[in-house]
Amino acid sequence: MERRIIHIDMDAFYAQVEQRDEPKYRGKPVIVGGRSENRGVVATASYEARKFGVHSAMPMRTAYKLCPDGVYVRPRFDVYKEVSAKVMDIFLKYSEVIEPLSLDEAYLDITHLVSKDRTARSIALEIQHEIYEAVHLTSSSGISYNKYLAKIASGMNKPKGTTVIHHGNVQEVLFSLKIGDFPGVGRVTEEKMKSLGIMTGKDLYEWSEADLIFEFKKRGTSLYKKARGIGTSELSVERIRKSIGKETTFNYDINEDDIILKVLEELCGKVSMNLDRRQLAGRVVTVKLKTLNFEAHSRQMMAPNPLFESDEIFHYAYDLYHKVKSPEEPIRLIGVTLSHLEERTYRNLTIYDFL
Ligand code: TTP
Ligand code: MG
Repeated sequence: MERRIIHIDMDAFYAQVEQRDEPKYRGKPVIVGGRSENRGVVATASYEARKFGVHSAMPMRTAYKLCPDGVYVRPRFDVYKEVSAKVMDIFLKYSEVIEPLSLDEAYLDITHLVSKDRTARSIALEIQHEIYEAVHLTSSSGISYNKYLAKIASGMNKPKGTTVIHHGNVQEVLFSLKIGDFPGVGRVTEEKMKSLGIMTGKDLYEWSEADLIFEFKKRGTSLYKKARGIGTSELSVERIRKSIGKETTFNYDINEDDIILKVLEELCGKVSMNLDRRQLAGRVVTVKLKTLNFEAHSRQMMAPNPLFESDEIFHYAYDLYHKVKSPEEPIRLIGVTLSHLEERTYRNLTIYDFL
């Protein structure tokens, strides 16, 4: 039987919480961000700040340039976590099958609730209303018959949106979607797609499965399906992720340590941000690389304390890279993963006091 999946995502989450708790921030461009040792990035920006071009993961100094009169605030993770727990409690009233993706978003399977008199859309509206009543924050929802379409839908009418993708409009929606907006198409894949002339879902649709496999290897089939609205509706209800990793595939073979290390440092920053969003820390760092002939090599080490700061992770990744990389052999891919994850304790949370 076809499933009904709702994806709910809070609007400008950290920034909206700050505006909720500080009336003088309301209506103003609010930028929430931090500094980890020597560099800081934007965690999120209010919709007012986004008009200036400020967005998540942008260096703070770029944000300052774009929006010098913005209100800059440090994240208060303890508050966001508390809000998140309340929101998740509301989800649990509707369904036991929930897959949280981060503090502010989750998938819910609500198939069992849908009837002739109660549409999936009306259930989504009820949930959004209940969230607002409980924590005074707005959210957006997407409803569809699989996960990735629900996620696309929730982003279509932000903020305060409720959007349904059904069999009647799915192809139209996917055709007009920018290629970078497909879930699972990261920056590197997006660049490669564009270099092949694939700018939109329509362009992707026109590629054969065989050609996509030729260009994108194992991911070809999934891209082919994504262009056609086919995806899984099975929620993964695992409570805590076992590892968090990021990797980059280069478009060419590369052997320059300084360039590779710069990419590795960026990947550490992304892993760190991902850990922040889930309020996790990890003790084992793994660096993996693949050589030209797709041979994989990896090395890992365990840190004495749980890590989550970008610079700390890079400190280990740097050593591991030099252990695993052979100087004369160029590589095609580099990745870094943190495993042995645990929830952050209050003790290591206090480091945010110094942000
Ligand atoms: P998102 O849901 O991606 O963004 P958002 O809720 O701020 O805005 P939108 O209305 O577009 O959904 O992320 C949720 C929170 O996670 C966000 O408020 C801050 C944090 N976050 C980071 O710390 N770094 C990041 O790169 C991203 C994308 C989010
Ligand atoms: Mg959000």
